[in-house]
Formats: sequence, C-alpha cells, structure tokens
Amino acid sequence: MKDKAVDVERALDASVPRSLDDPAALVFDSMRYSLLAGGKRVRPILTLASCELFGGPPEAAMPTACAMEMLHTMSLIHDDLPCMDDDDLRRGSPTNHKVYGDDIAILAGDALLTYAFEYIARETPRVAPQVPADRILRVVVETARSVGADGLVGGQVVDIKSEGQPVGIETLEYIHEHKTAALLESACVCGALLGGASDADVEKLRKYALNIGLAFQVVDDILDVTATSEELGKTAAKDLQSDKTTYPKLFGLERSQEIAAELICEAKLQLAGFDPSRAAPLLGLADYIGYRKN
Ligand code: GRG
Repeated sequence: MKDKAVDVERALDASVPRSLDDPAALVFDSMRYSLLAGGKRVRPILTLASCELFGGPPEAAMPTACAMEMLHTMSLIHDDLPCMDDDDLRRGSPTNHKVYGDDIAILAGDALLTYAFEYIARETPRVAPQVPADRILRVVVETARSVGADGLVGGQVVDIKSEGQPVGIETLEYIHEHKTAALLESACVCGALLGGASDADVEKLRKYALNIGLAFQVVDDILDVTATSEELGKTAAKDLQSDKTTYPKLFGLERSQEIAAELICEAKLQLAGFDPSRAAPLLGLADYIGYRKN
C-alpha cells in the first residue's frame, strides 16, 4: 500500500495543473488543496491492484485510479459544506470551504467531478494505447453510474433525509452501499476491466468490492465512536452529534466488528479461484479495510 500510495501521490500531483497565470487559478488551487491533502488513497490503490490481478500494467489503470480519487475528494468537499454535514476538519486540515469559501468549494467539487471523466478518456489512450476503446467506454459508464443518483448521490440523499428519523437495517444498508460501497465497486471493476478481465471475473471483483465497501463503512461507523479527531483527521463522534443511525447504534460495537469481519471473509472468498500471489494485494487490502484504525 505504501509503495502504491507514493505512485498515486505523484500521479495525482501531475494530474491537476497549478495554472498560476490562469484567470481561474483560484479553482485549480482549491482542487489541488483537497486532492493533495493526504488521505489513505484506498480507491486508487484498489484500481491498481484489480488491474494487476489480471496482469494489466499499472499505466493502463493509473488515469482511472486518479479519477477515482478526484471523485472521492469532490464528494468529501461537498459532504463537508454547511448545507450537508457542515464540517471544519478533513484529512487533518481545515475543510475546503473554510479556506476558499462555499462558492469556490462547490465549484472545485464540480470541476473535479467533470475533470475525472475527461482524465480517464483523454489520458488512458495516451499512456496505454493497447487498451481497447470499448473497455474505456465501459469504465466511463461504470464510474458515472457509481457517483450519480444510483450511487453516491442517491446514498447521500437518503442519508440526509434519514437524519433524526428511525432507520432500519434495510435503509442503513442502502445508504452505506450507495454512499460508500458504490465507489469502491467501480474502483475495482474498472481496474479489472482495464486489466483485461473476462465478464465473469469482473463480476467476482464486483462482489469482492461490494463486501469490502460495506465493511469499510461499518468500520467507519465504529471508528466514529472509538477513535479521536486527531486519529481520524476529521471530527469524531459526528454521527452521534447529527443523530445518524449507524451499525454500532443498531447492533452494538462488538456485533458490528463481527459483521465487518464476516463481510471481509465473504470478500476474500470471491478471490479463491485466482493465483494466490497475484491476489495477495487485494486479500491484504480487504484485511486492512476490515481492521483499519483511521
Ligand atoms: C458524487 C456528484 C457527487 C456528489 C457528492 C456529498 C455526496 C454527493 C456524497 C457523500 C459521499 C461520502 C462523503 C461518503 C463517505 C465515504 C467515506 C467513508 C469517506 C471516508 O473515506 P476514507 O476513510 O477517507 O477513505 P480518506 O481521507 O482516507 O480518503
């Protein structure tokens, strides 16, 4: 993860130009402020590892890996706005709107959202001309679906509208699968597509990703009540504060950790048929996601 995170960091830095003499330099600055603020880089690393599972070269997956992080970052910028979760701290630094104002933060998010697709479509054929165009098209479709009304946006809508309401497990699963698992799903599926996976193998990766995606959010719910703001780099106990339903609230801490472990186990089962040395990074990432501390 550390090696891949270094590669991703370098690629992200090169992906959004500084544009000091551009009349709209401020928005580039705001985009780079959040994109390069750190973060675990889980989504791009999943894209690279999924491509590698099928023997694809890293350069085929890197533009899409960067796009995943752009999309994730834009969702964090918008999530932190006063009209959404209203947060001051993200990745250990003041949130984008605290530094640039709400107007520029919204526009920086919009710019990252659109640039992510430009970047996949423009950069992939340039750095990896061997990737068939129909594969790139499928990557664009998968990615767009995962962030739209059937993905992150849908999850966020239900999350916002459920605050302070009695929420059952079905709604909670809907929120987590859309708000969090959907992007991890497209990160893995797109990596597999770019690595040349068969349709059957793409579906195995999808199942792997949905399980680690749900586990990721269950662990996020647990960390919200067990970790400090310093450890998380974002405000702790936020779910309690905004009266959100979470796994610990519905099931208690111990059962929530068991559920996360069961989901990780189910994810790893999807990789059983692959060469163990090729699957090792994805197996390790599943464990990391299930037992992470921040
Ligand atoms: C995508 C068009 C579009 C709009 C955004 C605001 C919104 C709609 C959705 C919210 C999505 C959201 C913030 C989900 C939470 C996902 C989550 C668990 C974030 C934390 O991810 P980590 O732990 O963070 O990977 P780092 O900082 O390490 O990258």
